[in-house]
Amino acid sequence: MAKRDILIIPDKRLRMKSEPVKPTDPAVRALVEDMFETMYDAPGIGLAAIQIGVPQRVVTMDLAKKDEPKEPQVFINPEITWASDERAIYEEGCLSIPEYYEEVERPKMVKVKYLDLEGKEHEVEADGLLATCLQHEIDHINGILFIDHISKLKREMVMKKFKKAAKRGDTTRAAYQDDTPEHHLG
Ligand code: K1U
Ligand code: ZN
Repeated sequence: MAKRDILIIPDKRLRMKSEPVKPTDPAVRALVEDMFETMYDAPGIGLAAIQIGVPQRVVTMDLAKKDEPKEPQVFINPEITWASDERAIYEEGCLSIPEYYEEVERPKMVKVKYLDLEGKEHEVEADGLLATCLQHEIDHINGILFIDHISKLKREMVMKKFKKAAKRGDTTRAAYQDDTPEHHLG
């Protein structure tokens, strides 16, 4: 197992469309282990493989609350098969856009078809945080970021700040977690 670096915008790899994988491939199992280590360390509640630079349709998630036992979930080649007309607003964050949170409107409920690591097919009907997180992660494997769902003005503001930070060399999440004033966006 190894913790991997999480890509930060404006890294172009975050705009790649990821490819389906064979779930029983041992390399996929190793990738999933690295993804959990990276996600728990961040910490985050979800991670798509492309966020660590691997353009494969693999998602990890754990929505357990802080004091609850871990509930690791793996979604291989996930696909939205149905989305409700009813919509819901949630405040979202993204490990590839550190320290930025914004309200996003999406379908309130979705059905998602996916494979587990044994290659068995499942379909889940999701609502609440699971629905939001699944849509956020499936967006990632299609090269879409949550800032694509907010206003153009806000998106351009965020992109401008992160492009400026990248020019300074702040291309890792650590740069944004550092409390020194020179590392603050602005
Ligand atoms: O895909 C990602 O970038 C991970 C992202 C998932 C997500 C969060 C909120 C709404 C939709 C999708 C995160 O995990 S951001 C960090 C976060 O939300 C969190 C971190 C620690 C504790 C609780 C939440
Ligand atoms: Zn994200």
